[in-house]
Amino acid sequence: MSSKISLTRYLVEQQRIDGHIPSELRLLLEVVARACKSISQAVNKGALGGVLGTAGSENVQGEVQKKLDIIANEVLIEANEWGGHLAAMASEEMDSIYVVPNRYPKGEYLLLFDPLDGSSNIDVNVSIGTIFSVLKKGNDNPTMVEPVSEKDFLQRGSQQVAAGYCVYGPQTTLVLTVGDGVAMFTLDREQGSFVLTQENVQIPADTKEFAINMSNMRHWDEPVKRYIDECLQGKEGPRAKDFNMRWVASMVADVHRILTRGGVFMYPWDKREPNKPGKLRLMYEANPMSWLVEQAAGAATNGRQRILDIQPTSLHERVSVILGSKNEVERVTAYHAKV
Ligand code: P6P
Repeated sequence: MSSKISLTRYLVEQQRIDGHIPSELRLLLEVVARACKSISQAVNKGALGGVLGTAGSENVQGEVQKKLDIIANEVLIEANEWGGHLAAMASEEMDSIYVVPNRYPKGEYLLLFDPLDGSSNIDVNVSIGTIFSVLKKGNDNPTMVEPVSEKDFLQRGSQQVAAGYCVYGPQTTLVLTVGDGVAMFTLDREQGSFVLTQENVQIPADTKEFAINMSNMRHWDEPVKRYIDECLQGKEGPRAKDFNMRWVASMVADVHRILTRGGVFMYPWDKREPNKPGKLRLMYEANPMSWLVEQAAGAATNGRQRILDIQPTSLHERVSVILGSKNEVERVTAYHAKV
């Protein structure tokens, strides 16, 4: 029987053999994975755990928080604050950053997360997930021990040292990159450990499947309308092939499908809130997903530039997202360049 490679062994080998990651980062990722296991348990209980429904509060985005949003956020904070790997954390569910309390040792990493993405799907038993991103606390003057602040988080996505998500679906699967390709680990509930089930994930450069919320069509910009219209024309149109559509309304589920079989995911700017660049958040949704997609030979832009090159100006800023099969993303981006 082929020996199962656990997440622990994969990370030790990334540290020892490939020298890709220091032990501090390896240990941090192990803690995040354990937190995802706990979240998976809470999600799987559903109504039996009294965790469905709303919490009666709103997050910084003005969105109604689900009970599980808050539970997942608390699990990640409590799991990560004492380990000594982090200086601070940032979450979709918290207005400002969470500085590691002085009673614990502080480390050199910053952890950002959307604790439970796709919350609108929780109560209807559709896949949801946790998205996370790891940055290093830049310290251009090591002798100066400055207190960590929001500005330490405002780094381009290209500065990430680790990124991933855990999808809570028919399987609980952790998907991770530390800059050496993308690996997928499925939770073996009998052993209680994540087991390597796919390595060196590759997104096909071409696809016949797009993911977008079609109900927003009348609000889209012309380049997006043109791209989707051409897909809908199928074999008779300029693309000379028929397309299929998927929209789970859970970014983690849609991106997991694209990493698994290709496709293009789009949440573009639209006229409903013209002053916002998009719906999805740059720091803890678009950046981690874009790095994963690029590490799997895909592409990710905001229609005009590579998402990982965007210089953030605020922690919760939003961005237009077009990511997935490289040739499709390049086509949509080229259509934007023509206007
Ligand atoms: P809509 C979930 O709330 C989320 O942030 C993403 O996971 C998902 O892709 C998107 O919003 C769905 O948005 O407008 O289709 O409900």
